[in-house]
Amino acid sequence: MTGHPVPFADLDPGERDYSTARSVILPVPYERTTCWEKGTRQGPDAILRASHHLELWDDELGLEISSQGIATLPDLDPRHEEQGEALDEIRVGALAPMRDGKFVVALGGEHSITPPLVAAAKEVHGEIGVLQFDAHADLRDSYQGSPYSHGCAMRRILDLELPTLAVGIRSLSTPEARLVRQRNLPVIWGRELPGLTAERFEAELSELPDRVYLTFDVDYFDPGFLPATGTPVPGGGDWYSTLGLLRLLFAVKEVVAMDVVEVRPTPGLHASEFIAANLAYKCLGYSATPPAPSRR
Ligand SMILES: [Mn+2]
Repeated sequence: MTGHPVPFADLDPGERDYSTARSVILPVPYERTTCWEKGTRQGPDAILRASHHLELWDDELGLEISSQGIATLPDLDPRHEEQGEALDEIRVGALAPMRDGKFVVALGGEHSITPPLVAAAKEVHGEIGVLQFDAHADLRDSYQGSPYSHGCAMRRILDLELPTLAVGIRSLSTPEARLVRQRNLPVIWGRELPGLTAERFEAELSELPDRVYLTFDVDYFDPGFLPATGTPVPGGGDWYSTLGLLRLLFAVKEVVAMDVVEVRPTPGLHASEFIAANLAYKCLGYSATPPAPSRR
């Protein structure tokens, strides 16, 4: 299989071989509905280029995460004009590596790519939960005339009748807030992040099925830390607190696939795409070597 012209990280060719790789990077340069600053289409390419500056040794895990093998697939760039059909191309494209048993890390692109990726994961893995890191609830039924908007991603996932947990939310409309209350949707609000304990997070996670899809919208982070995103919101997570949550997640759940979305490369702010690359690499490490849970 011929992969992306800029494969993830500076690996030996053998470590990039699809047949032996434990994990695959799936670039999805999809952008049709972003509403403020555009540019997430360039996200995957920028993250892949930045990934070449990653040190392969991970000091926390004490290993070379890349030794598990990380293949990079070609861009999954839908051809259909109609958005519903385009998103279905993403679902179909993600099915093959998931069926091959690979841990799939999709790189967006806007958040609209998540519902078809989750649909593919549900087809392959059955009952799954969806864990969302995000500043925005993304629960609109339709936004700017489209049910496929990036502002509707989690609503479309509710349509799939999967349990969810949202973390870091600090921007939502009145109807979205009403929906959260009506359906009793689990949310850890952005304002709760500074005092969030491992116990609380683990208790919320325990309500999800054992298998989880992780969607990570980078605007979850404080924009002072990661500014290159289309719809920044103040507040949000920092690096080490976020890694602590992710480490706990991978310790107590089987994360079956994940995405990192909404990176909007901006000249002079290249730390943002490097942070996204580093986040993906960290998750590959946590996934391959689930650490012992902190408490049992
Ligand atoms: Mn989002």
